[in-house]
Amino acid sequence: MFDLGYYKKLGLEEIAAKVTDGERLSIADGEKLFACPDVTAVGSLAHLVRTRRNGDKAYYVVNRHINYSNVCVNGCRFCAFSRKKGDPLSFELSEEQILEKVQANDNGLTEIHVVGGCHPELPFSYFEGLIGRIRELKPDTIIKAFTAVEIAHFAKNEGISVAEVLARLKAAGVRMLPGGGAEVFSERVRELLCPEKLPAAGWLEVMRQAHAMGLKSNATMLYGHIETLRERLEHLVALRELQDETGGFVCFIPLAFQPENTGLGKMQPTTGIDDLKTIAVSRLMLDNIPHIKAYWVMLTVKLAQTALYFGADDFDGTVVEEKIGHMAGAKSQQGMTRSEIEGIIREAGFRPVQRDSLFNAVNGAVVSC
Ligand code: V47
Ligand code: SF4
Repeated sequence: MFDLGYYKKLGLEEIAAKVTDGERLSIADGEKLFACPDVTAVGSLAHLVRTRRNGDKAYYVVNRHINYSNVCVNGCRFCAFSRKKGDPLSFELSEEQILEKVQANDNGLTEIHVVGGCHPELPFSYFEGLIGRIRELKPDTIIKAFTAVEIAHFAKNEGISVAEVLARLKAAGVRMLPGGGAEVFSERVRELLCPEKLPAAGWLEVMRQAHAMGLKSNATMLYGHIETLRERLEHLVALRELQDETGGFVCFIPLAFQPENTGLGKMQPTTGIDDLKTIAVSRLMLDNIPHIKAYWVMLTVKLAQTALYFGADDFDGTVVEEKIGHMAGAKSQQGMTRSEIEGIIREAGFRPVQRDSLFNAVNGAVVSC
């Protein structure tokens, strides 16, 4: 299938052979892929893996994001979303406001994605009650709520274990955890950018416990700031190792860093080549995670469309309202309609498949937004 002579010229013949034989890649292999000057050569290998796993399908979800508050005790330097309590730009949505959003323009919503800052005062019972109320209103919609960082924060604030937080949220109606808050696992980077945040081992442990309880999750990596390529690869390998143990990750989401209004505001945004290579290398390294998301909010719709040829098989969703990327200067639109997403996927030559949060196909959808 490949012109092996060309891969030989690039010094990638062994990696190409491993990929075609389905063998696991090492960190050194990942470094070679990042160093390769021909992004299409790396992309073709990732496309082979993507096609082997998902054929010509490109998934999307009809979802809505809700950020309950931007008040956060952590103050990560890469974050433009969070504010300290009392800041004029801080917000806390009331339960009524959140429930209004849940019910507004339900165009066949199958997922509600609820995340926020680590609020110093809101009691855990508030979140339990909120999830219960959402479930009452939308019993058939999957509630994907609270990053591992928020889960650990609830446990610490309430003086209870992570296991208890997870069990009570599951009982209230949380069906899955989003993948945020992982950033990059490197201690060096975290010390410089987010020293107050749950450490890498804590993030992985929350996910381990969630998966053991039958809660699936996604995983992310925030790239394009001060991390090295090796640190990106170490992050991917840590996720791969946990996935070997639990099998609980459904989808991996590389998040392109948006620098505006952050403590790293002088940095340049990621380039298209870096975005495509990172998606392709992620697809190749994460041989045990079924799906890779091209998150159009951070990538732009045009690059997310292109990424479908570089290892990505998921386009995320309708989203409706997005704050974390847009407050940091993301240039994408706020939300997309189902027909816009389907058109973008079809034009790229793939078959759009509406999915739920767990990647089950949603059949007979009668909606049009
Ligand atoms: O946790 C913060 C990151 C995450 C910036 O699981 C930034 O399905 C870019 O996790 N530039 C939130 N990223 C987004 C997220 C997510 C999105 C879509 C789907 C899913 C899923 C998860 O964004 C945060 C943080 O890691 N982030 N600041 C920034 N300036
Ligand atoms: Fe808080 Fe999350 Fe922003 Fe960090 S990235 S400051 S934890 S909201």
